[in-house]
Amino acid sequence: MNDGHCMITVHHLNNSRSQRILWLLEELGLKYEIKRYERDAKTMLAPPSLRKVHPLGKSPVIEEDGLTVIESGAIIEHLLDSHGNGQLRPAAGTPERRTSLGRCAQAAWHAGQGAIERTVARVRAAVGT
Ligand SMILES: N[C@@H](CCC(=O)N[C@@H](CS)C(=O)NCC(=O)O)C(=O)O
Repeated sequence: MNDGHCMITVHHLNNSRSQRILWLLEELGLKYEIKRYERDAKTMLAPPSLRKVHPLGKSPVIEEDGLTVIESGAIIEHLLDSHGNGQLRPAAGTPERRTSLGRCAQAAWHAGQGAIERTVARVRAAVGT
């Protein structure tokens, strides 16, 4: 249910994967509220207040009807399962879903590669190699 009584709260950190959750919520036309957190300008870490939402202190986190969900992939699964009404991905158990999972795995691999490369580049720049 997302009829205004069951509100989704997104704990959103600036410049983070939380943005993909906001995109999905918009795509699904769901009601939600955003609690904003700002990265430390020097360390780029999330503020300690995010740890009060979940001990890992990472974003995104969503809360809905007493349920706290972390990890952007798990949040996307949860939102599509609970509110997708068949939108944005093929139904479970169909050959189309199987193909799309294959594509997702491939895309995730490439995304992971990109993230690792950026991190390595930042570390190299920091240590001057
Ligand atoms: N695998 C997690 C990654 C969570 C994560 O590392 N979030 C980053 C932003 S993209 C964060 O909160 N960084 C701040 C910090 O580590 O203090 C996901 O996909 O949600």
